[in-house]
Amino acid sequence: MIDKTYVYEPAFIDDAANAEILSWLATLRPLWEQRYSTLRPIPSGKQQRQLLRPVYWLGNWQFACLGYYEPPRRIFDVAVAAEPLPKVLAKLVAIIEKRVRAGFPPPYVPRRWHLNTCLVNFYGDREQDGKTVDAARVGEHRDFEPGPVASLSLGERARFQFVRRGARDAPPVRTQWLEDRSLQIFGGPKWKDDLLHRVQRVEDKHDLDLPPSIEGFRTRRVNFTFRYVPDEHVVPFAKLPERTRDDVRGYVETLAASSTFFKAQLASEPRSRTASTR
Ligand SMILES: O=C(O)CCC(=O)C(=O)O
Repeated sequence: MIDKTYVYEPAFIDDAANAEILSWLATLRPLWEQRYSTLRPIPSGKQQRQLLRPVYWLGNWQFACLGYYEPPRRIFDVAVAAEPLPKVLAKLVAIIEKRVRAGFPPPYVPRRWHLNTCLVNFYGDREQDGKTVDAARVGEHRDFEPGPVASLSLGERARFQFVRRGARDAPPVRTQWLEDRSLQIFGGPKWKDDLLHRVQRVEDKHDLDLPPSIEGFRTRRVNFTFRYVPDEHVVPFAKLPERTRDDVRGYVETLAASSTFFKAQLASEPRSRTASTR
C-alpha cells in the first residue's frame, strides 16, 4: 500500500537552485546557542551546554533557552520573528506545499498550514582542545509543530532513522539515507507522533567544507527543516516579555551585527526598558 504521508525524492534541487542556496549560505552567520539562558537559574539536575551544532532559523527563531514550540503547552513567546526565506528557498517551499496539499490526506494538513518556519542545521566537525570532534548527528526527538514537516539536504549523505519511543536500541522502523539535494516530507500521526526521528551519522567521503565559514567548525552537511507555526504565535522581539527579551538579547545583538532584519528588531525594543536592562 502506498504511504501518502511519507515522501523521499533524491535530486529535488537542481543545479541553479543549488548554486543559489550555496551563495546565500555564505552570507549567514549561524549561532552557537546555549541550551539554557545565562540569566535564569539552570533547572536542577541539568547542566549548561552548547548545542551540538550551529543553527540559523528563518521565519521565526526558536531559541533553545526559551524551549521549542510545543503546542499546547508552549506556544507563546517562543517563536521569535526572524528573516523571511530567501527567494530560492521560497520557490522550493511553494512546490513542496503544493505537493503536500495534493498528496497528503487532508486530515493531516491543518487548515492554515504553510511552511513559515525553517531551521537550518549545520552538521560537521568542531575543534575542541586541539582535537577534531564529530558533531554530525541529532538524537531521537519529535518536531512538535503541527502538520507535515519537509526537509532539504545538501552535502554528505545522512543516515536518518525513525524509531519507536523508548526503543532507541531496537531496530529502526525506517532508515533513509538523505542524499545531497534530496527532499524528505513526513506527516500524520505515525511519522510525527508515534515515532521519533534522528540523524545517526553523516558520511565524510568528499572532504566538504560548506559555507559559511564558521570558526572552529567544518560543515559537511546542511539541512533545512521546514515547519508550520501558526502565524499568531510568531512574536516580534520587541513584544516579548522583558525577562524573555533579556534571555535572548545577546543572541539578537549578535544576529543584528550581520542582519538588517535583526538590527531593526533590536531598534524597535521599548526604549525605557532597553535603558534599564543595559
Ligand atoms: O538533519 C536532518 O535531516 C533532520 C533534522 C531534524 O531532525 C530537526 O531539525 O528536527
